[in-house]
Amino acid sequence: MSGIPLLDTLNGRVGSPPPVWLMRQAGRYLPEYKETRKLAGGFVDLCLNPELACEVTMQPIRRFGFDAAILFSDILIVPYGVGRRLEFVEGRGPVLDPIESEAEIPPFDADAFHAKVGNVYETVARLHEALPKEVALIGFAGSPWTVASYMVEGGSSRDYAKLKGWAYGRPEGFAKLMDLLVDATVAYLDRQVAAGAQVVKLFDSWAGAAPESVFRHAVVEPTAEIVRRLKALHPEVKVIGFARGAGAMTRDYAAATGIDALALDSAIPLAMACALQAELPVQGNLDPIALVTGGDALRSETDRILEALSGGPFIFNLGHGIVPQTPPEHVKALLKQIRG
Ligand code: 1CP
Repeated sequence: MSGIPLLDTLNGRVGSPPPVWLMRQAGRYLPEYKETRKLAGGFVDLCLNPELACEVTMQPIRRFGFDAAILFSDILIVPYGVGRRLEFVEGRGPVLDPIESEAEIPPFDADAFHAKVGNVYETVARLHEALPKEVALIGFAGSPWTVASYMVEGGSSRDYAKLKGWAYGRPEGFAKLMDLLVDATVAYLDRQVAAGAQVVKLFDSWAGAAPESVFRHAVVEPTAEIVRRLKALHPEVKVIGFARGAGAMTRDYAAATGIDALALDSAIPLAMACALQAELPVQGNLDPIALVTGGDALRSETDRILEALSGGPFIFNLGHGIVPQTPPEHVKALLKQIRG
């Protein structure tokens, strides 16, 4: 036992109560986040300010005592690091200059990348110093498919038509973009782990947009390559994979990528979650809207999950990120229920 409950679970231990943290546990539902955000300028400035990014990472740890802290940054810092323009527009979300042609995809330049995003590693180093030793530190990156969606669509998308158009119709350009993102992600996570992250999470939030044939080469294979290369550099690092919306293809993702634990979205039935838990530790999967609703609904949804998954290695979490309208006192009630 390491004295760090989340790491013990990732090593296969069955703990009671299970360790708990919440996706997007820092952010706009917390008044103290909104105050710090005002000091930063834009959202990208906040992600690249080690003092303020460390502060907002620590806020939910101080308020709630979660078992893990997740680095405050964003998956779109990787496109920014490879030279794409990135802006977060209030009420609209991320805006990037969409990649229109293969000629716009450069080979990976590690020095230029680290020069642009190096402050993130400084944030990780500060967190490593600041966190209580029993709290695990999670670094992260978006997975290539999900990050590519923002790079070719120019922001969030409803139908991923451009992304899929590349995957089906421009295989060489698509492969070049995936290769760039695999290289950048390995370099980025390597430095996060070197700075003190014990666990990394790969967010493939739009994995569910990939049909079966695309899923193999755009979700499973790039993820497997990242895990293989990262573990060659850092054999001790633990990787949590999240292929949101992958449904029945989640099994292939869990079995073929080399991840250490599987984060589940709220649409995965608990019977399937249990079956997957026989293969590897699982994390999830409370509906973020149950946390907004609170009361009896939150209690019964939480009980269902605890009953189904507490018999194996399990990390309690949401099935997707906390939404801004979540009352912080519902988070407190959830922790009380889990920890007794
Ligand atoms: O104004 C604000 O404060 C911006 C809101 C916000 C925050 C708090 C964004 C914009 N990003 C973040 C932080 C963030 N993003 C974290 C660290 C916070 C924590 O977990 O405590 C993490 C891990 C992310 C990861 C992220 N960003 C994902 C993957 C996880 C998921 O929720 O699916 C994705 C898809 C993004 C893109 C993104 N960032 C922000 C927006 C508005 C979006 C677009 C989402 C969309 O396309 O629907």
